[in-house]
Amino acid sequence: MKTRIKAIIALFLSIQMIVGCSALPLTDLSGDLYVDSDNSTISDDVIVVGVSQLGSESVWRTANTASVQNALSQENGYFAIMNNARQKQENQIKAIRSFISQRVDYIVVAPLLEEGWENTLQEAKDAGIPVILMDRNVSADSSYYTTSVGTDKWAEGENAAKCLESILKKRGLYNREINIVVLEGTHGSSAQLGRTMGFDSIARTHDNWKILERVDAEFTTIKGKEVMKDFLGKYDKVDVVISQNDDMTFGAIEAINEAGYKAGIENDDIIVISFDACHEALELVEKGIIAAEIECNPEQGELISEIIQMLEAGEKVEKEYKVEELVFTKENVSEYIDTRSY
Ligand code: GZL
Repeated sequence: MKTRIKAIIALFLSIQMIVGCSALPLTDLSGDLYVDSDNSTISDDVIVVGVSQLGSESVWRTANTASVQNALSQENGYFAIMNNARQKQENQIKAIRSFISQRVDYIVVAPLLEEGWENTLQEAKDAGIPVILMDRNVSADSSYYTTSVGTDKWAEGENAAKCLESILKKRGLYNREINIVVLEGTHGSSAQLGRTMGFDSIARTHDNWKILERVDAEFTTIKGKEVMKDFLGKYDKVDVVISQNDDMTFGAIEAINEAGYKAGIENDDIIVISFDACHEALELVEKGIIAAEIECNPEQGELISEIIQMLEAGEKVEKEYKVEELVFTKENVSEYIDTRSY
């Protein structure tokens, strides 16, 4: 039986110096070093997974991280080494190289950006370590990784545009000139790229939809408020806000209220359409403040664990897996709001 001992990192570092490896200690989330009772390294029957999470920027990200931690738990036969890259791709690359030097069994990565992964993924491939992409995608060819688990960002963007079409129809504004501003997520992330392209693929069919400006508000509340305040100061009339995640939306609504306007679904309200559908945002849909929520499901840990078990059993896995997603408006939110885990 493994015994958990307090991490004597200094001891571990001296071991590292002796053996010359520069790896992160094999510790669990609380920093405890796991060794067998005879102090040998981790036993073979545990599946060691290096997880490179891009950051902790949003409610969604917190739920996504929790989903992985819960699925890749010690009770489920895993040893997960979690690394938070704090929104820096170079930190992800460092963590993945450390996982490779520790010879983990699998690597799970939520790539901050689509570009810049070929070399690191090739190193994992050369080391024979399967890589599972989580949440977001990379532009590198799919031969560089084993599979991806995530959501359809393009479809999410299209759903936002379809929601806007039906809201405008309901309010008799379908053919009126509509001024739209867009709070985009981290530029170059597959979430920002997919949602933008999906929304634009429908928006460009409406000559009366005027996208006044789109700005990277980095998926955070603070930046969302700052950018929305700037939009309201710059433009005489903003009819619609498309906000690519709920954290930015919360900031935008604060800015809207502080400027003396109202977000909502009534006559002169500013229409706010948001992505993620976290619980706090669904409450605002119920109150008629957010007009529509496009779900992006962070619960991906279970599916990742199932895929690892399939790989362990030598089974073939698909190249891509998508989790289920819904769209919420005032009409349907009440039947779902209390059934969700985030
Ligand atoms: C979407 C995910 C995005 C969320 C944001 O799949 O990558 O990143 O929409 C999060 O909340 O920051």
